[in-house]
Amino acid sequence: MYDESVGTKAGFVAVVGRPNAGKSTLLNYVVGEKLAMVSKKAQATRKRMNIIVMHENTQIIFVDTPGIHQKERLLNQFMLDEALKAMGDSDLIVFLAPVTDKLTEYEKFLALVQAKGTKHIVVLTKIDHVKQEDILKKLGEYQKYQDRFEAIIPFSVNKKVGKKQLLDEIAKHLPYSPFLYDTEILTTDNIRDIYKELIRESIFENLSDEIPYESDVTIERIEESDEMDRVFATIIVEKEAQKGMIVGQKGVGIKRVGKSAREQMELFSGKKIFLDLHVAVKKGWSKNKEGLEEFGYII
Ligand SMILES: Nc1nc2c(ncn2[C@@H]2O[C@H](COP(=O)(O)OP(=O)(O)OP(=O)(O)O)[C@@H](O)[C@H]2O)c(=O)[nH]1
Ligand SMILES: [Mg+2]
Repeated sequence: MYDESVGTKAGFVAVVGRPNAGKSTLLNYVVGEKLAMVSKKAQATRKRMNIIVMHENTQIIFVDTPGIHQKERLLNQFMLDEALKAMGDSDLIVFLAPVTDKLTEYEKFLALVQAKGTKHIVVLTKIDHVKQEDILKKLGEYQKYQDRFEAIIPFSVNKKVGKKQLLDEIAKHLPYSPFLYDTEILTTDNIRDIYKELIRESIFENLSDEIPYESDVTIERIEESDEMDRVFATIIVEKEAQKGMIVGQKGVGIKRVGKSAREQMELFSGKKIFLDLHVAVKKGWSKNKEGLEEFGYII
């Protein structure tokens, strides 16, 4: 048995909410590093990612998840499953909703957590978008469910509001435990996963229409040295026409994607990056089980 008098706590905290609620942005801000990909476009995050924050004597292992939404496509079913698994495996859940959202998403979430009964905290995100009186009004609306949540916390990454309150509140609800990971590490993802996500982020940022949703990235290999990482990666698309759209006239499209990905990768690693980026077509990869499994989305 763990001796509680040691006083350390640790636990898993699933961060959930609809696509674009601000989950990945909040976690990058809380950990103080750009680890998770973020986009103006919804459905950016596809897989769970652990982000580890030390807060006083507590080790909080946050699990970033894909936004909860339902769609026919197999990839979206995988994404929903990722969120559900993270909730099922957690000691505590943090539910995020933009302050401007109606309570319907929250009510759907309540129905989901009902069975398991895991405790949760509500975080109202993006409060910099509205006036103080609108925040108070929304807090009032949530009071209807005050016996369901442990706390409700207004949050803004842009205005740096809510971080300490959130971490303090989470620590209250986690169990006494030895630390579960080395206190120095910030994520259990490896450099390969992070580079992959940074390239995906660049695709979300630089390309429009269906391309962000029908593409993925594989890192073929990385040659690491002290000053420079050489990264060989392929963007996979569903259709031949999409390949042309990414490459663009005289290759300007893929150059743009590569440049902003490379800049982010350099920021992350603190090294020079040489990025060798190609595009390949894999017909319908996101629509069948085998195609998804090849990219690590195992259903
Ligand atoms: N103004 C403002 N914008 C924010 C804030 N937090 C997040 N955003 C923006 O909201 C958008 C979505 O953020 P993400 O962190 O990618 O959202 P997510 O919940 O992880 O989305 P999925 O991965 O698609 O489920 C981005 O454009 C962010 O810059 C905030 O506190 N204030
Ligand atoms: Mg995300």
